[in-house]
Amino acid sequence: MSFISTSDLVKFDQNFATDVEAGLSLDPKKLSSKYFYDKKGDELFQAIMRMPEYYLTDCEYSILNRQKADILEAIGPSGFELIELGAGDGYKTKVLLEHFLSREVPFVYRPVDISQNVLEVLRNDLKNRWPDLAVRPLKGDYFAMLERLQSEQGQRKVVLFLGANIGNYTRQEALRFLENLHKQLDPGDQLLIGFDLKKDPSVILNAYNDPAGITAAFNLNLLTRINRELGGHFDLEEFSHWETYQPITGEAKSYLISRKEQEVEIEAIGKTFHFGAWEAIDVELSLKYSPFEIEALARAAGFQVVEHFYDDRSYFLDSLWEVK
Ligand code: AVJ
Repeated sequence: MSFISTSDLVKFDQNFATDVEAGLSLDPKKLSSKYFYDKKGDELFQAIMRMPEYYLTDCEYSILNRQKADILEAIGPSGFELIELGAGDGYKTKVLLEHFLSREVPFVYRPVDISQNVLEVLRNDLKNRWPDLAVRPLKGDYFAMLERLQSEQGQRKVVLFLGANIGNYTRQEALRFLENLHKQLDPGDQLLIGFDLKKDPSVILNAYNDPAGITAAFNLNLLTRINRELGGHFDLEEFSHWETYQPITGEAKSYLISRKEQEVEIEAIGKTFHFGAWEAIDVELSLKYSPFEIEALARAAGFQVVEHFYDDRSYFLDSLWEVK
């Protein structure tokens, strides 16, 4: 008998390889932030959410915690399926779950995530905490989930899309995503969606440019992941994190900058990529909105705004929309 440890099994994820090859062949070069979240990336993102500079998580937590009764009132007392896109560890959602349970609202919680592991941990945690809560996880990406939703004609749906995850989309992508979501929903269904708002540019910049370098490590981890999973040869010392915020468009953007002219081989792709001195790779967009832009987006996607829920400083907005 022979034993092969999993670390000996070289398994290249073909989608990842294809996306990296396409992105590094563009001018300017671009890599998708959706690949930030491997095990190390999840840990670094948890650390980001605990940083004082990263106000987003605290703001949204306080919105849900302080206004949970008003949110439930706006959702209404009749039963619903609570579908959460990108559930993660459910840290913020638990505030709502606890409140809905205490008010004896009939609902089923349906967390959607691409990670089976995340869903299992969450389901066990919820089982221990609230044995009576009905949890029916959905594993898959948002689009696969949207299709599955349409084929299941159940009760009224309330969709949660929290955490300003919409900010990773361009305006055009966000509109397409919301139009697509709207198509899968029926009149009376609702969406509670979190947006990070335009604010003092220095506050935004600091959230993505922390002095401890946690955000830099989070972004550079993408190159580590390419090295490990695709046989890349990136020297992390030769790339730096750079952040910009553009107050008119609301774009916070992260780049990885090549500190010198260099060639980087990626074995799974069978190619070497050239980087000029100080050439930038576009790695993340975190788009900030004004309330006016959010209302226009809701209408353009076919939704009606029911109510806005702000934190004390108006840094963040959880907006409740309904399908007409
Ligand atoms: C999880 C997409 C909302 O863009 O603010 C945090 C990810 N990137 N710091 C964001 C992130 C750098 C985050 N989202």
